[in-house]
Amino acid sequence: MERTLIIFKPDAVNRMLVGRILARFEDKGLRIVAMKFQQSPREQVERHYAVHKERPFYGSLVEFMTSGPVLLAVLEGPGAIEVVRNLLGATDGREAAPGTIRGDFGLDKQYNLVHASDGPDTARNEIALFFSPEEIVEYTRAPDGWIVSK
Ligand code: FUP
Repeated sequence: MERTLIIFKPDAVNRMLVGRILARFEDKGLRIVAMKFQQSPREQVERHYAVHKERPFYGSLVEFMTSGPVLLAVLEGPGAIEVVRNLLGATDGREAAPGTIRGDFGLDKQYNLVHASDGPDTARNEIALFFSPEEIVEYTRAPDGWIVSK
């Protein structure tokens, strides 16, 4: 089982797409193990996007990510990191394949609706940045045995 951090960005919240996008993750069989709705503090967003600090879009990205509330979630499932990246599609909605979340709902590179961790180390660090260990809930669901075979 793998875990990945998801952020429903301010554009997803303001466009009232959170429920529809979350449904795609649930439809896939991924398990929600943590969730939090918040107005992110600037310092937390700056740490989250620290790898992009020198990029020209960094300032604008931090502004956008603090411009309104976000929904944070941790999703769990086999290969969850890559599975979620594939569900999202390419970074720029104009290039994202139809059928993907960004391909179906977006037309922009910055306003691209959802963030998802891009690898196991990033996922671990990002989950720790936004959630304390006590906020992660371990449980099983009745249909789990019909989603992943033994
Ligand atoms: P992704 O992993 O698909 O979220 O995309 P990146 O890690 O490449 O970029 C992180 C965020 O920076 C993206 F979600 C959107 C933003 N970005 C821009 O605003 N402009 C760019 O030219 C590239 C990325």
